[in-house]
Amino acid sequence: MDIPEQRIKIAVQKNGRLTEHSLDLLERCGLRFRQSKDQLFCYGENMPIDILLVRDDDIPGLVHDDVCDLGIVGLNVVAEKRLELGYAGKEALYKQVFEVDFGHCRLSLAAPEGVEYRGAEDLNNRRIATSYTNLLRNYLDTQRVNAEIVYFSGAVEIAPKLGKADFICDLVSTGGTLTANSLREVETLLDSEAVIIQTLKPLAAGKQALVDKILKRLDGVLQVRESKYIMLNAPKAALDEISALLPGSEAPTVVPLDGSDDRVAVHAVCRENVFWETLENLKAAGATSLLVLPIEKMLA
Ligand code: PRT
Ligand code: ZN
Repeated sequence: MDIPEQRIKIAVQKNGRLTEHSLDLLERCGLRFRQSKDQLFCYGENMPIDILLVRDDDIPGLVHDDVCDLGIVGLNVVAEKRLELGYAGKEALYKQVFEVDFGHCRLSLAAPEGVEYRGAEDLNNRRIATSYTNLLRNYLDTQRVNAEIVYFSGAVEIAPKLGKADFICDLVSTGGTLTANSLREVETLLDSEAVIIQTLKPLAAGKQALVDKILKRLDGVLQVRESKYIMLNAPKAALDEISALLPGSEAPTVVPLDGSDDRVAVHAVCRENVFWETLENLKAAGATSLLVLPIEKMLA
């Protein structure tokens, strides 16, 4: 049986935009888990890896404090916490290891319709409502702007209507919330998506090996999302041109074709999506019998 300390803990958002994607990602790494009755914990059944289900804002802190070894959380939250620690004279004890390609959004400044905005200097001596006080403070400092930051824990978009702020700084994804509140986006402070963070604390050898293993699997899962396996037949003479057309592929495998001296079979892993245009260009370069297949698993 595992000693509890030898188990890895991964912090995941309990209930929100990142929850389903995060659990799905871990499942695709082969982790099977059982949720506790209080729904705060998932026990890893086939690996010594457990999942702590928490508020997203707590995730960087849990990894920083070494309660969890890994966390999946928005870059916006990670960057905000890093700055909060920095302003308190502390260093964040976690590092960002991967972007995981979900939870895309941006932290933007928005102005009410009819309020003029020509550049950051128009923020001088104005009030800006936000939940991201540290990211905003950092932005204002780099722009050498002196504005008042008004903290809102939620519903930031209503601050101008309430007369509490002149501008807002909040996450935007489709822009629908801004439009519904007669606000327009004027500046992007940060482009964000969910990321995996890892503790900087040295781990016991067994635990480190397990963290490395799960990170390798995560990397594999993330790579196969976009990757495709492409097979085609090509004239030997056009091999260089055809190789150059294969999107994001390393050196392709070239296999002789039975009964043909001038044609070969080409197999390649393309780490980007393969579009119809690419296939048409490959065909124009002399490729025939083109096949594009999805990849189930990949381990570098
Ligand atoms: O309870 P807990 O604290 O865990 O959840 P939460 O309410 O703080 O977070 P949640 O689930 O709303 O968001 C989790 C993470 O998802 C965020 O930290 C971002 O990294 C990411 N994300 C991606 C978003 C959005 N898109 C998003 N659109 N987070 C919030 N929004 C909100 C935004 O604040 C605004 O109110 O959606 C509204 C704008 O959306 P659009 O589509 O109208 O522009
Ligand atoms: Zn939150």
